[in-house]
Amino acid sequence: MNSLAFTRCCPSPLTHVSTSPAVPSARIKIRRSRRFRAAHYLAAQKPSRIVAMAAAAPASSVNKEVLPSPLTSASEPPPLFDGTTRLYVAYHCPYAQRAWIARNYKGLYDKIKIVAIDLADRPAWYKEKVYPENKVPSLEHNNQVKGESLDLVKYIDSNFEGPSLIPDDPARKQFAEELLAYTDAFNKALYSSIVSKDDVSEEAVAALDKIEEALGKFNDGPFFLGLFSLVDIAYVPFIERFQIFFFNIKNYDITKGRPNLQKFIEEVNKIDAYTQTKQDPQFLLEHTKKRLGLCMEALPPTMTSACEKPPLYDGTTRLYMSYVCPYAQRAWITRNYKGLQEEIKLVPMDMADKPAWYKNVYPKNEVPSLEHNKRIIGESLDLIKYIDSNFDGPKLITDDPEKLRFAEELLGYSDAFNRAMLDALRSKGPVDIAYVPFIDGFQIFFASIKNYDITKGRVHIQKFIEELNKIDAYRQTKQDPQVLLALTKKKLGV
Ligand SMILES: N[C@@H](CCC(=O)N[C@@H](CS)C(=O)NCC(=O)O)C(=O)O
Repeated sequence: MNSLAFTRCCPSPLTHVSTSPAVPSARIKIRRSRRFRAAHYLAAQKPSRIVAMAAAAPASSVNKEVLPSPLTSASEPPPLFDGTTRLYVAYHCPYAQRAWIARNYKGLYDKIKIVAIDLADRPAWYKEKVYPENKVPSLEHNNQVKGESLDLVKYIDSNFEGPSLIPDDPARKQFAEELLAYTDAFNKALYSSIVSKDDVSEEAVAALDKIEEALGKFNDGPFFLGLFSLVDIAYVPFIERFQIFFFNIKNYDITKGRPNLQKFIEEVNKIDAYTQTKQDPQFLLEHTKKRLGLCMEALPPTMTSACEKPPLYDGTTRLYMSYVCPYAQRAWITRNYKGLQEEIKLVPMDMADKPAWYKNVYPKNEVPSLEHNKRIIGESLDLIKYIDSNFDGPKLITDDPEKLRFAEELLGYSDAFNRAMLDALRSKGPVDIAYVPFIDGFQIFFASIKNYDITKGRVHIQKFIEELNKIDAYRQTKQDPQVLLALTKKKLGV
């Protein structure tokens, strides 16, 4: 067995089936049925079954802690700083899951209360009164709020009772730090491969191989440091997701040819502290596909003058837009590209039959506008920058000063470009767009109205359109070209 000298006050996860804490909450039953364990074992073996089984019978229903419903923008805050220790989570968030597993593993069911937040309809008080970063997880303890999942795992480990999550052995301690420092790079390599249209990338394969090798380093247990530790907690929420995503999206079994990883998944699925935090794989898959723009979002219907106004300033972030407006499309692409489909709700409007209340929302009465943090922000180019710097997701603004200067120049030119293109469409004369750059819509209009192919002789523009059309965040915002053409013709009187 394992020689690793962890300070433990409960049995080793490898010797007992249940590894729930020594002093469990009265609300929790420790032992799981044989069927339940078998289901998890199989789930760990075969990714194809993960989705099917979880959908058929939620593994958690019998023995799990009764968890509170997520709080929304309509919910009152809990009595903050009243001495209760609270772990704020979102049930589907892998970062929050790390702190949640640590809390469970140390048997802190009664000491640390779970407070779930609905990230898609976040209560305003969470940012204002609890955690200004407005992310989960965060921990309210001793009149202070702390964040960052890996810091929280360490904090919970050293400030609360229960089995230690950090080994005493210096070599393992050092390896733990190395592996913790690698988690972001691991996640990045795997997520980038999922969103790419290509086969599983070399970087993703190398990252998985690195994990396989790390799991074999001490050769005395199925876990990274032998016994279950904070390193397993750091990786398992992501390994759980990557197994599902790679199998379903890339048809790639991450455990194939990686026996250590296979064993790790099998064994970690015997640990209740972890399995209690698992979510329905089908839900995780759909949620992530939506987030990463890998499937079409169901778009809300267009609002007309007959539609009532949404409950303004209730904490929901709303993008007021029109599906056929290219300015609104800029903000919409930004939202999609950054994976903010859940955080930023679309409010599409019929600009020909605009709801009267919109003028009170945004006195300029134009789209797009963004309702965020009790403010309304307008102007599409400002919105691209605002969304980029105030929300998570891939950065759209470069750090390179030279590129930044060029970006500003191009942004400054965009109005003149649009004017030149529209004037050219309106004019009776031949096309003169000597060096104007390009946006996708103009290709359709010029081809159809002027019988002019704007890509002809312009290889860069041609390539730009080709590549642009491979980006889901953009493709999802495209409208029927015939509808756009008819609208534009009417507008230009041609
Ligand atoms: N580095 C943070 C990341 C936490 C994080 O990004 N959490 C997501 C949910 S999975 C979040 O709260 N996002 C808030 C937002 O998107 O505004 C950690 O490790 O705790």
